[in-house]
Amino acid sequence: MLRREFLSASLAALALQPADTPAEESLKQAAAPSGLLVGSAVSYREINEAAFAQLIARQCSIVVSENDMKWKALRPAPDKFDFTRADALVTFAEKNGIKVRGHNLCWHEALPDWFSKIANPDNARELLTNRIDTVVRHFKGKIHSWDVVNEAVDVKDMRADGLRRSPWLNLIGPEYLVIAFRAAAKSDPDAILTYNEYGLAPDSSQNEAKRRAVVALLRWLKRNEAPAQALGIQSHLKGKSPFAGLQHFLGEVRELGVRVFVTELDVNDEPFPVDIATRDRMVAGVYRDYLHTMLEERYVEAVLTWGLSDRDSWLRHRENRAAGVPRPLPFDDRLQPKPAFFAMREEFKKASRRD
Ligand code: 9MR
Repeated sequence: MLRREFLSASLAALALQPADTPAEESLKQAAAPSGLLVGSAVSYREINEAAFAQLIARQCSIVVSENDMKWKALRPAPDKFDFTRADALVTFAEKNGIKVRGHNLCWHEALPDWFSKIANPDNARELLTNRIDTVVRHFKGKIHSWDVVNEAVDVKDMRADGLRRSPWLNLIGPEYLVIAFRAAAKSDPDAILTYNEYGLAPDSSQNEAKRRAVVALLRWLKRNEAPAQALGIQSHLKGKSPFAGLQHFLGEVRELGVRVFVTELDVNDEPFPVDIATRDRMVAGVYRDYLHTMLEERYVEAVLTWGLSDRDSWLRHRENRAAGVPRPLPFDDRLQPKPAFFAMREEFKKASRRD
């Protein structure tokens, strides 16, 4: 590396030092007395960046790999698995006493390019169970919970059972869900097996239809002896939203004996004014309202945001806005805590003070 490049890299690293001093209470410290696990999705690049790694270790009691355990990442070719990046994350977490969620085993997205050329109704079951057996066994004993099936419901697909017309449904039929949960249970009986879904919060008629379909799916899985033990509520929120209906939904899930994790929380600030201070305050308000509702009954066991810093949010790479860049997460581009951080921490402290 040239000296000039070295200097600018060092300066960039300096600029990224998180400002919160060890004396300042972290998210995981605030949540610890309540038993609630808190954390974030993280990437391979983030765990290899000293300042970011330090931030993760300070704030998180649980992490999830944003992309490195998906089909595409772990299965570069039909005859090859590559665990390099996912192993690095698990090692980092182990060293820092952080739990790990596995994301995900079966999804209609992030499939490798070879998949559509090779998969057919005759080999699809074998492809699915082989992946699940290999991956779950590889990480056996190291995973707190697996997102076994991700986003299997889409009411817009107009099926009576609410299932999404995904490659897995087309190749195997609804039974693919049962196959996936049973295979995961066989390979790691200790991981909490989760069904992970978006579009369940906030309240809206569309989300209410999805809640109905998800409750029906959880019931159907139970009837078919598929060990779905937890529901992951993704929580990609947008703007100011009503959440009152969530209490009833959580009650129904609880009645089924299904545990609940908030798995992918962030707040898209697109509807808010461009002024940064105003936007950050409004985003914090949504975090506060949402966590207040979700944590009130002490039923939710974990809260993970979909990233820690605005700098790396998936919304940065996706949204095409007329004005302003997304600021959906608790830390800003320089890894400084934002109003959302303080709102989250306050809600975690409240949860810790509840009987
Ligand atoms: O944030 C993830 C992005 O970097 C990936 O390109 C994308 C496709 O693999 O997945 C994003 O994460 C998604 C998650 O895996 C499932 N729920 C929705 C998330 C945001 O799209």
